[in-house]
Amino acid sequence: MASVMDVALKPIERKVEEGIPLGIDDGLTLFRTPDVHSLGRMAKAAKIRKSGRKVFYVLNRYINSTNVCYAGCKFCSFAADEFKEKARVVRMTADEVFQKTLETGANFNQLHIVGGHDPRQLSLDYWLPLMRRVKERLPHVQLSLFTAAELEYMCKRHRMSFADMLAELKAAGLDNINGGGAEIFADRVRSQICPNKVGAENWLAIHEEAHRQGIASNATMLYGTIETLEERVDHLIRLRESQRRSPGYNAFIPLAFHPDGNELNDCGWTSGLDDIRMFAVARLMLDNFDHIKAYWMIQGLKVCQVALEFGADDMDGTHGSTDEELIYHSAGTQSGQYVDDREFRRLIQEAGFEPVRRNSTYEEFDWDWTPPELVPA
Ligand code: V47
Repeated sequence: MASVMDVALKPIERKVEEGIPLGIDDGLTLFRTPDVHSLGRMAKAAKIRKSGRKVFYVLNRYINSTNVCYAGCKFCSFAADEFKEKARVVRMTADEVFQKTLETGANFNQLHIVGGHDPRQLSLDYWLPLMRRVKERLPHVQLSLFTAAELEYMCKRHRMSFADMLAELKAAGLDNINGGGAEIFADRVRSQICPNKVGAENWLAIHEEAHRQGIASNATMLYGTIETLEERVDHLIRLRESQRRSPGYNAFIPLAFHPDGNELNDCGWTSGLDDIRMFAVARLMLDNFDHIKAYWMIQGLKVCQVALEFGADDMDGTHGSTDEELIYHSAGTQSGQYVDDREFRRLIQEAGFEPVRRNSTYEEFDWDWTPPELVPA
């Protein structure tokens, strides 16, 4: 039987096949089509053209080094007020972060750290020596640190330009900037959900400057709060244009809103269908991004496995033997803290794809790769 396709998708499919970037109306049509099967088929075809049957994962360590934060974002359940919520405060010393990194062992390829707008921790005096120490002991471990929101805060505190700050961090070993802080770029949304945090213009400027200096980065979008579909599509187009101006984004990660314990709880949870559509639309709109990440901790492993049929090609990482993830665990995720890399490989293979171990910048490794001889303590 011939497959039936929503006729509104046909011209979009043609554009995608001819390499013509999609516009706002195309994005809206993709979000609204009732024909999710054709949407998935188009997104999967676009993914296969980029990376064949490969699906990526990383052996990594994940740490939220501080939850002290003065930004006051309405969607956040993670932030703690250092004076009013003393019992909830997590604020690791540089030694603690270093020890936690070492306790992961040596066989991992990425250290992923995100924190809050914490005046004691967002300082070059804290980070530069710590980064150098990690690089000295574990030179093969890539440093995926900060979001543009944290970097802007640190620039303000030190009265430094983005370029000077990034040059110091690069010299100390920064490989990649995490994709958070992007939320939704539209001012209407930002002014309501994160009025005290980096604006869209500076978020993009920081990533673009990082790329010029040879630091890679990721990009995210927080969806499922008060944004419209137009604002989601606008966000994706701004990212695509940013990638064109200053290439260096590796992955785009849709962040499904988690409502527990924050001021936007009345927005509720995103649906499975919304999540799946989000991956497919992102894959089709972001024609100049190589990777669309379905992050198991955010979407759950089950949705992530299905997302592979909808254009996703990455599941993120193991997290090490960690209990440090707080952003999503404070906001109601049911995902655990750790996934065995065998489990990634099993789920990826079961879905008909080829599991590939990577680092932050998507260099590929055999699954049983082990680091070269380590620098002695
Ligand atoms: O910017 C906070 C999000 C981000 C909630 O680069 C929430 O691979 C949903 O940087 N519901 C920070 N999202 C995390 C981040 C990140 C996440 C995943 C992958 C990567 C990457 C980076 O977490 C924030 C915000 O958008 N966030 N609270 C919440 N309740």
